[in-house]
Amino acid sequence: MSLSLSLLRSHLGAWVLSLLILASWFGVSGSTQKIGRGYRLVAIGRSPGGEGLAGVLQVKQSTGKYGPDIRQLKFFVRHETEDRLRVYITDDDQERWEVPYDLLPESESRRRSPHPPLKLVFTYKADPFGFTVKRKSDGQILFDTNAGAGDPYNSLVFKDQYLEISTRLPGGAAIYGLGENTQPGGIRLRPNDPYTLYTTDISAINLNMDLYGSHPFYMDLRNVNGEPFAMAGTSLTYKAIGGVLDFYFFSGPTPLGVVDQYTSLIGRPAPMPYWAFGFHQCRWGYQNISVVESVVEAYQKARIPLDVIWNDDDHMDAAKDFTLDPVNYPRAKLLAFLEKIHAQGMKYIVLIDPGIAVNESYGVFVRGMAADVFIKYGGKPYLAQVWPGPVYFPDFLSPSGVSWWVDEIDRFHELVPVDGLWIDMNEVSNFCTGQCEMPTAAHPCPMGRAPVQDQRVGEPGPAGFKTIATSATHYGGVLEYNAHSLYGFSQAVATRRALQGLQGKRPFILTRSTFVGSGALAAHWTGDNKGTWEDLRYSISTMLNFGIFGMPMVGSDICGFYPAPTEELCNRWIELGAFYPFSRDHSNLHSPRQELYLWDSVAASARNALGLRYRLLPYLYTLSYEAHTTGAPIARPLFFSFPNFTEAYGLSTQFLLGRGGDGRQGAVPPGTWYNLFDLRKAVSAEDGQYVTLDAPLNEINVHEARATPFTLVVAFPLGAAVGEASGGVFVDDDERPEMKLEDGQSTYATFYATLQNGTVRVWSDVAHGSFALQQELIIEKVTLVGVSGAGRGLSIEVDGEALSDLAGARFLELNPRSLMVEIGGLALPLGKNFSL
Ligand code: MIG
Repeated sequence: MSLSLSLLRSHLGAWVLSLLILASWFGVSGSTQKIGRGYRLVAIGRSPGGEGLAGVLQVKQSTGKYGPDIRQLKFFVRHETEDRLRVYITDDDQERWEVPYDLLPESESRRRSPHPPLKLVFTYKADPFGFTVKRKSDGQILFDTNAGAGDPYNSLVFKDQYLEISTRLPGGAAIYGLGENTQPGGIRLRPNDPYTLYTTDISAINLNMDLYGSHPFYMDLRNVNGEPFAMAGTSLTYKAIGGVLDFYFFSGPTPLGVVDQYTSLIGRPAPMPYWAFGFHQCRWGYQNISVVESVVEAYQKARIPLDVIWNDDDHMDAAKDFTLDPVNYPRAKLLAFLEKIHAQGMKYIVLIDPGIAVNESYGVFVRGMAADVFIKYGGKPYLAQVWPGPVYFPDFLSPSGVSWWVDEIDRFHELVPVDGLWIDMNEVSNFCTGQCEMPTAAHPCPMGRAPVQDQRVGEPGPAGFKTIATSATHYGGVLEYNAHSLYGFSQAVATRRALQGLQGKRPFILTRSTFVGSGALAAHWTGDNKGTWEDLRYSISTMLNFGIFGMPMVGSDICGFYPAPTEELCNRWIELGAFYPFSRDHSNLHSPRQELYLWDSVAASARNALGLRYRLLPYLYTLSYEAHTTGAPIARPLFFSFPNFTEAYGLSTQFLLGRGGDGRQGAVPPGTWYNLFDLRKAVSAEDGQYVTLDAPLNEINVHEARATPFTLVVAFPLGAAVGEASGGVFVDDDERPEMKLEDGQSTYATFYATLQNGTVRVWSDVAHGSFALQQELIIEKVTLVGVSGAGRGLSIEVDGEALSDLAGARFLELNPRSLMVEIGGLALPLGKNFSL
């Protein structure tokens, strides 16, 4: 079994496509429209630094469509690490705009020179020029731009405003990624669907449309049972409206390997404070501070856990960032409220929008003008329209823009000690198109001059629709046309810098617009969804995609943003949403209230599901440590753990938290799956199968995270004679900026268990135990499930010394051959090795 598994694993192909900034269209299709006639290689050799290849290409024949072809191109190919290959192609003559890499966090591997053995091989054909990237270990061709037999041209097209390249895919390719997109068909990309990437404020209820974020990254999963070498005429075509071609290929071979390699380039997922894994309540339309107070009280009264309470823009004075409404959110009252909830360990977050009101009596605006921080149009600040009316947009690519923003957040924090910030509307969203007009008496709120249809799906269309005009300019003369999709990302960079400076705490930022690398800065929610069963389902695909994009702290508005969920839907949504990495109930101004305590049945489901979430918090937090150190998603598609279970390749209604499971009716991957609500309920499958599980509403006690001791659950396959299990827990002072293993600051305990000859052995191996000892963290209970029912002796040692005072153990029968053993009343220090 383990042999065949590793064989299958070695056949998993996976790679990533390019970091590219501009609008891009991807399509998986059987045929490609020919725009250009390809290039021929005219020179190639070792690159000047000697670390790779460099070459020159000439266009074979220029065509007129979308402008003339660029005559001569240069390219380089470089092994950047053992498992990463970069292929870069640009104009030989003229500098072209490209991603400002200094915005990405200094990555661990960026400057590391590769050591053999290199895992990827680059080969090329001279005329027409085409290349392949092959994985050495198994000969899989991961990328192939050469034309198929009988096709006179290959796909490389390079014009000023149109770039295109295709790769052939194996028949039945399973590829994932390319977002942000609401994918009704689930996580697996579908032939002939366009995947347009251009950050846009259209709500997530729009299917197969380009949404708030841009992630030109995909993962390719192959299984030997497929036809890995048969190119069945399917291709993936990549089209861009500018920039350069800059591809990074990652060798995998496992999905976890790919996200590890990808996030080592783009930045590891940001460390999240422990409290961020608690439950969050938000709403647009908490009209005054008393309403907010009453929500917190009602949660407490209903015994539903709540760690974070949010304000949308309601606290603001006339929708102006960094201000307080003097009537509805008077500062003294707000501060008193914050003091009270902070004393209970709760947190408070508010929204900010990028648009700064054009208003001479507004300090934020006045200081911004003085520091010259706004995006320009014809030499003057670019005028747009958002909630406050006329606004200018700060340029976060400008150094003075960043320092002004940092200073404004500093000032705001003096005014209101918020615990995190929510950056919305940063695609960036504009209520008008083109250059807006100043309001006049006749037109108090002009809505733009150039109404255009949004026709971006699948083909180049108007790119300035309800955002900044593409001809506006950023710092250094950079065109909005080029930098468009970076807006929310650059705002998150600046916002993180600001929060990092505050009180030396780990920042929490929630951002709507994202780009490659945003996961190293912020969390994400999936935007404006609808309270429907479909949207409940779609939320799983988007969440799983963001895990693959290196942004694992993600969730959807629980119970839907609008219009009004039914009671049944809200029940089911909290039962799902309690297991989103980021778990928040949020609703629209125009919808009725939907806090979880408003329906008795929803409150019961919330106590139940969130109760389990809170018991799992140490596990979720440990997963976030894994994410931060290896890029591993917190919520994962099943194929991450079961790559040979091909049934699960498209599965988008179930997911795993780490290696563990969550599901209702669905596929059971091979093995025993214990119900976490009641460990006595388990399902087993030899080869993987579909089953129907009961989904009643259980009652479960709500536990405060960390206030209660740990329970260690060790699960073996039901009825097995031999078994192995392992797991771990990471604990630290969860608000310090760094999240790493360090003496006195954090502890990692790994747990191992074996079952053999009727004997179960469980032991821990503790790294940097002093922190856990200092904090007096205790394992109070060890639960063994799936053990055989023979002898019933028990002995426990801590650091080699026998524990004499053993609490009684409970032996519960699971089935004639299996027991559950609960050993309670323990006080095993988490910071010390024990063996049982
Ligand atoms: O134009 O701040 O997606 O979560 O409640 C709407 C109000 C602006 C959009 C966000 C939504 C938020 C809302 N915002």
